[in-house]
Amino acid sequence: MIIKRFAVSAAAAVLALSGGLALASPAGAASCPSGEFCVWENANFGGQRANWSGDDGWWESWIADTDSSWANHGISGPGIKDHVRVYENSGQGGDMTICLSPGQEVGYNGVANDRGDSHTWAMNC
Ligand SMILES: [Ca+2]
Ligand SMILES: [Ca+2]
Repeated sequence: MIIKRFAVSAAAAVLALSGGLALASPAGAASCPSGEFCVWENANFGGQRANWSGDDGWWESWIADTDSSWANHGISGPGIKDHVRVYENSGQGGDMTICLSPGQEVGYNGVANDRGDSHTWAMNC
């Protein structure tokens, strides 16, 4: 009985450890096409993914207010809009919930979680 309990707690510790590592995911961890902005319904780039190469003023219902992780794989360069601003309402309205610089990947953000409805590419944040 004691041995069994130890095995269970050890497995729990491993799960907790791997969960922690996933939160601190290194750059380039997210699966997102080059040149696109990607959003996932779950944290740490999990669940269904939406991706865009341009702006979208009205996210489809399945991803609107469901976004929990984000990655900006936009192409960077002089004069290129390579930052992405996400807004809480359609038509780039309401508060900006999160803004990603080129190459930035965010596995979770408590302020922006499940709030996005639109986004636009911009020169800065
Ligand atoms: Ca979510
Ligand atoms: Ca919203």
